[in-house]
Amino acid sequence: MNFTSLFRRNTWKRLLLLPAIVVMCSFMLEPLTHSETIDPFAALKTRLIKDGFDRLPIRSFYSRPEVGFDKEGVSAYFLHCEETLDYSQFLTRSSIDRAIDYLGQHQGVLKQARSVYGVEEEVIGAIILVESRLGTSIGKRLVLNTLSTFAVLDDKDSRDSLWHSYLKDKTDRSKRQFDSWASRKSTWAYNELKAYLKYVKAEGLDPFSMRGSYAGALGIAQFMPSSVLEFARDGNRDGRIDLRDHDDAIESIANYLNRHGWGPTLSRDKAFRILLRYNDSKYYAETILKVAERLAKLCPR
Ligand SMILES: [Ca+2]
Repeated sequence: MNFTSLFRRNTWKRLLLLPAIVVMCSFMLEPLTHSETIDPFAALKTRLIKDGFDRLPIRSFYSRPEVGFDKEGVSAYFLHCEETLDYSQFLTRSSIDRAIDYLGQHQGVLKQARSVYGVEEEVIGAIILVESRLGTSIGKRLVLNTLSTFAVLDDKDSRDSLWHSYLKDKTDRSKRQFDSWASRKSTWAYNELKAYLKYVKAEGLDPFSMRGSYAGALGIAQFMPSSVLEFARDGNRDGRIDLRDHDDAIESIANYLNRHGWGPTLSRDKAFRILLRYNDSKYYAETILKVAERLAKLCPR
């Protein structure tokens, strides 16, 4: 029996079937809904699919209720001035004491990291203290939203909206400077977004399970996703790289520094330059070295 004959014989059934047919057709044709026409990530989804990511997961991720254009996060990054961060907070006696406790709690994996990678315990401890306050502050923003928002800042309308609604009254910098910054960040963020999607797929993680900094840095070690793919290690040998785990973070930091040239007989100047690769701030690198030196003095091996 075909639909035509069915309709002729059963008017009441036709009324019941029509909505079902409309729904079936809507799934087959996948028309754009109103929300999709104003979706800030519509072009981004198309780009990711074009670049080889599977269509269904991408569409599924970006239809989740957690998805959003993170204006506050991007604004915080633009307005953030590294020089104004109070690095002296990490050199207080209470911070150093907490770092000493941390070295004691994780001495096994830290010793192993020094043995394998040639990176001293106190250097790793100093980095974890500064990056995430010993793992207690790893960021609150959804990494997928952060990187997706930055990635679409190549779009003039997105930049203009952000500038006029959040930034122009809070900065001395010009719109031209913001456009230049946003354009660079867009290219950077798209590559980091691709790395992030590869990472969560490889590790079987929900892409919305990971929160990070307003720059999209992940976990206790605050690695960007591209660094996770290249340098992160499974320190606790549970078969999964997860930088929210201390053992994984410790071995990953050791591997990162080792791969950038860290070794047992390193000069202070060379150490400083390697730390700039981890975080491109001279204040940061100097603080790491000072904390590590203080830890080494107070907590000799
Ligand atoms: Ca692990």
